[in-house]
Amino acid sequence: GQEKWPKGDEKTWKTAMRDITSETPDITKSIVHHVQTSLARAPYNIDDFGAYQAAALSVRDNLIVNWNTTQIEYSRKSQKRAYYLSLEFLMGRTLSNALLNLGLLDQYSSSLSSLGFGIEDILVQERDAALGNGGLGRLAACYLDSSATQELPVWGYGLRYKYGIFQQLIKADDGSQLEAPDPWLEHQNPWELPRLDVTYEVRFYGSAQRWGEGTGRATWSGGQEVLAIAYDVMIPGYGTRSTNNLRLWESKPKRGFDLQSFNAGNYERAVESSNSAAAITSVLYPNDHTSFGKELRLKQQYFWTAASLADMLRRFKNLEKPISEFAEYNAIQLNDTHPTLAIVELMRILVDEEELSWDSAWTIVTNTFFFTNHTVLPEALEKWSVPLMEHLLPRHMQIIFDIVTVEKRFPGDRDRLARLSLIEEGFPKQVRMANLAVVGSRKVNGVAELHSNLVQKNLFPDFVEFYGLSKFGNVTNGITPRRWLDQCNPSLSALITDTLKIDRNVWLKDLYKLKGLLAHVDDPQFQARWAAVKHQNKERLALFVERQLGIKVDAHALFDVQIKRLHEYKRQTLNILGVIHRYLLIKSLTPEERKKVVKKVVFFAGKAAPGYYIAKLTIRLIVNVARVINADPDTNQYLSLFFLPDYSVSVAEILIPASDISQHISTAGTEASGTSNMKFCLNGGLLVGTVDGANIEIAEEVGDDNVFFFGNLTPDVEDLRYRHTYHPIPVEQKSPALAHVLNTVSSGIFGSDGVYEPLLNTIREGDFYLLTDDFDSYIRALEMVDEAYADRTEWVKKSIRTTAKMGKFSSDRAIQDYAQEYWNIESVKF
Ligand code: KOT
Repeated sequence: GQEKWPKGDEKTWKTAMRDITSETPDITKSIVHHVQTSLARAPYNIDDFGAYQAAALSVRDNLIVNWNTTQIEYSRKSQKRAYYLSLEFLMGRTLSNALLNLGLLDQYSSSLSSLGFGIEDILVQERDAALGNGGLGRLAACYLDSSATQELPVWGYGLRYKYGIFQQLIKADDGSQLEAPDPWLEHQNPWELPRLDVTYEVRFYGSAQRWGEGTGRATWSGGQEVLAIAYDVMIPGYGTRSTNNLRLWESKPKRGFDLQSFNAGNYERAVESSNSAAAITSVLYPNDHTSFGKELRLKQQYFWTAASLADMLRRFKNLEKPISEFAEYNAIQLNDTHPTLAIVELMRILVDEEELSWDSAWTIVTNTFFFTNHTVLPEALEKWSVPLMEHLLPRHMQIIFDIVTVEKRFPGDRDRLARLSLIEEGFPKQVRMANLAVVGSRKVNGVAELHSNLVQKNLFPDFVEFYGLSKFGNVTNGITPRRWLDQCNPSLSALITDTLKIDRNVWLKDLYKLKGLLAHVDDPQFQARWAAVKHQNKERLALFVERQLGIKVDAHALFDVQIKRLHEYKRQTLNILGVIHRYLLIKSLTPEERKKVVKKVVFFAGKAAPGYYIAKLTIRLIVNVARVINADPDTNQYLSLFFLPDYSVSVAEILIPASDISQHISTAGTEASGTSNMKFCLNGGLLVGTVDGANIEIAEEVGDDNVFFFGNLTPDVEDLRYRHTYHPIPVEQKSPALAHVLNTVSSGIFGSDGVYEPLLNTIREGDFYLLTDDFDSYIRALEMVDEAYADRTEWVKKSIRTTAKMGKFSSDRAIQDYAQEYWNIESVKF
């Protein structure tokens, strides 16, 4: 039966079901089978969500087979493996990605269509897996995709949060952000395999008794034990059967938990301790770039690193190799300092349990770990209070003190030792996790050239002197072109394949092949097709906005996008003040003059940490400026503005292909890399940006003339800040244009009662992020965008050239760097 089977129409379905014959495609049968068995529903009683579930279960069957084969192969080959420890994996949706990677998209699409469903309607039924805050978590997800694609034996380890990043709501009355929980596991999750048999006990609190004079050994006992249960998420590679594993831990009370309290008749206390065990993996911390020092967060970190290491050790023991060879078989990448306790935990296992000497244990540890730093912002650098650590992890605190003692064996002046120190003096004393991560790792890297230099020069200069430069490196971030081009922009992918005349499988695995597009830059027909694809993606976004916000959007206008976490250093404030400047300018023109203005639609999206007052105020300003601007009949055909609520991976997949320009405008030296900048350029959008992070390397690749740079440079930032403090110049003098905008906001046209004064005062006083220094050159950059956009043919050429030169930014290249220069692992082919 190839005719459509309309959903909900029982009679048609019943006839159709009789039509299932040996001719019916296996995929169709498999979907129907899952409807009837796994979901226990009648096929004619299935809605889009049910069809999604059945299709997902059917795809999952394929993944499980590949996953099993891969894992058996890994065990059989006994090669060195790498582990990516990350507290965040921002996966987004899985079905479309799995179908692409398995090469089954067309087949499922036609099977679903024969069952009366459109694939597009089915794919959007899936909820995002949003176990991350932003760039750091999404990077981890791209790296898993690239590792599997290159058949590298890499596993991810993380936590199975019951609640992912909060859902963002915008309050109707005042435009401010509200947070709601994200119960993403409400419906069963077809992409994970519960491994109820893979469990480990993780201890907290208790006491540590030293023994074995001079060996550094101790016994840790008492306290509370919590159970870690494994959930495996299958990670298919693109165009290969290779399917890797992301193991996420869930916390659970131990069976017969706190029997003592039970027996003592203290039922309430026993239940309390079971609640506290379950609480460990209950929620993802929604703070980006801030370390709060909360006990529950430290519990998460230890719970996760202890379970992961126990799991690695068990796997290693199956190889029956001497423990001294641990580092020859295992490389562990630390995604920022969050998993730094793994260094201490491996020391504990090797010294206390394996009874190795301190020095041999330390040699193994410092050959196993690799540390990636993702930010130089001081507020993000993790510190844990010594009393808290002593209380929660008494044995680990001893080991950290012992590492300090050993480090002191090396000569050096006292001042430098203090700076090298893992312990910061003060009340209370604090453990500096970044310093511990540097000391305990084989190599330390930043995530873009500029950032890696700042890591060496500003963050760890004493360590560079101490260990030499060879311990420090750079791996510029990358993004997976599967999700961030083929999946989110199928029309562009098809046009590229058609133009390059090579198989999609080839260029999606070797992104440098895109430079073949350069040969067609001057072909007017190709230019027209390229422009048509961009326009189609803008229409798609316009439709999305209309459905979400009920406002029509002109897809012929220039689309200008800034989407990222709200943070002062990312300077969304600079952007919104620029929008107000443009609004006031258009407003001051005569109707005749206005006709010459480049029409523009500005999009913002992003979440603010729930406790970040200034970031939340910025959202409020954007939303209220949008309300005024969009309602102004004098200007709204020339300029409109949208804040799209609840930014997510899935929303990014609609916004990114639709941008003409995107903004990456952090204060120079503050954005370590950025990865959405790469995504926009890969999709033929141009950048407005500061000379910061990966913007610099993007410009190196695509050429300065294809990027709109502005603003002060990193080496000048320190001096400018000094002058703000000691020789302040009023905004009126520095930038009359900016002063006018600030005064307009103060005047109350976007909300009175001085609501925005605290935000405006961050600029008028101190201006740590240098908005007053960069505003005029920012406005000039936007004027240059207008001029360039006016010559549409030249613009399309820039767009093509940009995409063509993005080869370097594939996460396949980044993972190759890690695999070769750091982990020393090889592909497992089968
Ligand atoms: C820091 C602390 C907690 C949670 C997240 C962070 C964090 C995130 N630090 N840096 N990042 C971003 O990481 C991305 C991937 O490397 C970078 O592209 C981006 O510039 C960082 O801001």
